[in-house]
Amino acid sequence: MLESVLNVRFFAKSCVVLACLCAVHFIVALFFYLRESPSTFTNHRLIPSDSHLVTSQTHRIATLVIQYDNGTVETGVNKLIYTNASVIKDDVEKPTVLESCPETSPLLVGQMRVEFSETVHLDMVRKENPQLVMGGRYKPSDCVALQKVALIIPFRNRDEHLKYWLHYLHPILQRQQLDYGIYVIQQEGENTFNRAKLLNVGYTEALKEYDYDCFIFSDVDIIPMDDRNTYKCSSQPRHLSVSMDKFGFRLPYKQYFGGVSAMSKQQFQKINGFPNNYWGWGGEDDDIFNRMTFQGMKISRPSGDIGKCRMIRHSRDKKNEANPLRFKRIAHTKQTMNKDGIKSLKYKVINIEKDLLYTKITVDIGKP
Ligand code: UDH
Ligand code: NGS
Repeated sequence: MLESVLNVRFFAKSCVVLACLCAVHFIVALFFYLRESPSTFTNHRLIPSDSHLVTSQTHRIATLVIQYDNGTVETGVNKLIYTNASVIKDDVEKPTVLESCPETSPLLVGQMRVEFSETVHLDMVRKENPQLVMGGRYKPSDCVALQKVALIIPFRNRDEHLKYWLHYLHPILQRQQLDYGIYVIQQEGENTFNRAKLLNVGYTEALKEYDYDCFIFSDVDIIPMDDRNTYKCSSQPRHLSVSMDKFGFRLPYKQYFGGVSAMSKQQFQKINGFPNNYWGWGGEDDDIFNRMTFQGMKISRPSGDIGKCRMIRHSRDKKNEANPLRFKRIAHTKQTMNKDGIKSLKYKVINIEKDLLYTKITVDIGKP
């Protein structure tokens, strides 16, 4: 009897010890379980197994981007990220804001050889400019360009000249660290050519595409010989083709504003853009000079040394004969400039062609 009572007590004690051991085991197991499953009880982020991890390398800064299937996108920095409880990325750099490009680009080379003896093929130009975006657009990848520049070229039947222009200008503009786009404004039909009206169209059409703050108006046949002649705007309208080979590398006259010029959006608006009623060759650039003078502006220019440029020699174009009305017109700029200009511009876009090297806009601008 006594023996069986002792057995029962021993059995009960064993049960208690066993239960305690089980409890300790359970607590230890729970501790390790919780330590290995941080997603459940901590603030760390769990990525769904079907989400995509993308490392974006824009502007040299690696940023981790999590794109969820439902379309939401999160960017992460210095986050511990787990998938199936294993760490996959912990070393992402902080994104930093890109700095402005310097006032003077360190990429400039100075004087360049410019010549027109070898034929240029556009396929070659496309290959030589791999950073271009459709429409002849570019911006530096390592700094924020100081100006957003639209280059406007009045155009008709000058394909050979355009090839040289694109061949020389794209690398120069990239070395100048500009955020730029090329707009070739092609006059449709056989009516008398109107350079200034085409430039007005280019200004209007470029602004429909991007918030440009500077406009370079360039003849298709003029190439700068020094990349320090920056295709940018200044506090005053700027004349860039100041030292052309055809004029013996100097200005033909002090008020000359033809060839290549630069104007900010504000400057262009202040003079009501360019005249629309100069049909044929000559005088429209003198009218623009008059407009600037009447608005109290002064022309800024690079030095004759830096402003050297070459013009591609050619014969007179058909349907661009000297305009017999030009002298009468430039004598009345003061009276006409507020009525005739960007505010009264009328035209019809016929076609927009996007090439890697340029945007070509064909327009019907009417006739005299
Ligand atoms: N342009 C064309 N097609 C034309 C006419 C002009 O594309 O049929 C454009 C082109 O961008 C050109 C600019 O308009 O560079 C200015 O043309 P312009 O005729 O006023 O000036 P350019 O200096 O010729 O090209 C002047 C007459 C040259 C006569 C030379 C005689 N040896
Ligand atoms: C002037 C013209 C300008 C022209 C400049 C240079 O005489 O339009 O010659 O011409 N002004 C008038 O005719 C009133 S160029 O030698 O480049 O053809 O830009």
